[in-house]
Amino acid sequence: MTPATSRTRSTEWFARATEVMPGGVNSPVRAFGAVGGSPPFVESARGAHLHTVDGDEYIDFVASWGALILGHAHPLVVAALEEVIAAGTSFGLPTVAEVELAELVCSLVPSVEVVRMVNSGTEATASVLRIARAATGRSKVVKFEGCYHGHSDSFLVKAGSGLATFGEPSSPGVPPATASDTRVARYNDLDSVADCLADREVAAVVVEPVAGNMGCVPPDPDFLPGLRRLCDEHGTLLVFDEVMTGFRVALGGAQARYGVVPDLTALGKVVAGGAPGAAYGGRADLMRQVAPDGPVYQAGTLAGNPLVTAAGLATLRYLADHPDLYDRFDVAGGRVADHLGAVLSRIGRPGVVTHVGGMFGIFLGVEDVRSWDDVSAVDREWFGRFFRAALERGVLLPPSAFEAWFLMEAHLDGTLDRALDVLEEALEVSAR
Ligand code: KE4
Repeated sequence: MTPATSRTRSTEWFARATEVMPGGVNSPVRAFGAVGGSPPFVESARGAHLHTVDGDEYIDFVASWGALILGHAHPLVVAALEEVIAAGTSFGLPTVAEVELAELVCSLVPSVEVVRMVNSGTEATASVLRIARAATGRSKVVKFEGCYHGHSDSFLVKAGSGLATFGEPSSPGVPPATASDTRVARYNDLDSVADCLADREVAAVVVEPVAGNMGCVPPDPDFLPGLRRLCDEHGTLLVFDEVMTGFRVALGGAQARYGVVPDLTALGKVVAGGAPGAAYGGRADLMRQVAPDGPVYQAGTLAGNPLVTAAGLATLRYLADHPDLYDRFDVAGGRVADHLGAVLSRIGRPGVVTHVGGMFGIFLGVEDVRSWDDVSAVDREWFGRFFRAALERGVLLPPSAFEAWFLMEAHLDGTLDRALDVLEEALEVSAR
């Protein structure tokens, strides 16, 4: 691995960016606020590697926050985009590819009988919440502390991802009346959910079936089945936010991996193959409530545009043709956990490495992670030192202790082994 440069050009561009953009970025976590220093500016990427304006190369575990499951600039995705881009990028009228992608999503995701494309995970989760409220006539929603479902008002209460990163789990600007409709339970704690549902005023429980926005926190074996049971007992709909886990932890997502079928599902990231798209779907009786079939309104100028359908189809078709990739991710995730776990033991410092399929995470300074209560105690300073030590050695981790890391197929060509050597050294030098 060639050591990184001083990132002079990136620093200059970041200074210009902060003049005209909030924090110099188009999404907060990219600003490196939690890990120090200024972010590298990417010039290009291919496979598992990013190339920066400073001439640095990094092995990338951000993977566009999970969207790029195959790797950057995958030849099939690039070819699909090149093919469609010359024919026009958006028409505002139906296209064949939208039908083909919808049919493929419905065939792959167990709970999805009818699906609608949207432009972001935020839109997907906001839309399924609106359906749930319309279908049940109830206004309350249950989310879990440390989970993140995008930036719509109802979900910016004790949220994960960037809010947890910057210590602002709830956002100003969300009206108290809106926030009061959101009840927050503890992940992996069914009793806290039962308490929230007792008055039968809750329209939906919205959950990341594998929490990925407080680091990677897997569900206890009884958690998801317990949510299904509690929702059925209380007339509440179960919503899986699979924006991150969809097509990542299994071809059919977490619902296929754990065998629990939600009523509605939000999808994102992988479904659009790295193009700006997402989707939501579920039971036909619920999805037929959506306009123009039904009265629940949701719309989008660029929803299902040719770039998204081309990249999404190329990616999902490849995954469907190569289901063995999920076994390879499970094996590789286990190797990461074993390798880094052994390093932590050897240096005699507490830490936990978790993994589910192609997503994983490290929690430094704690012994166990089952909920935000555990995760919030991680050693953030140590993570910052670890992150910087890895970056200086050519490995880019998600710049927050509260984000999952992501494998790409491109890591599996031996690149992961080189990255593990770097991460081992970074763990050792950062531990004090
Ligand atoms: P977007 O609106 O960012 O496309 O999706 C929101 C969202 C919804 N649900 C889950 C489970 C998610 O993980 C996300 C977005 N994930 C973050 C990373 N933790 C996106 C990165 C960012 O905010 O820049």
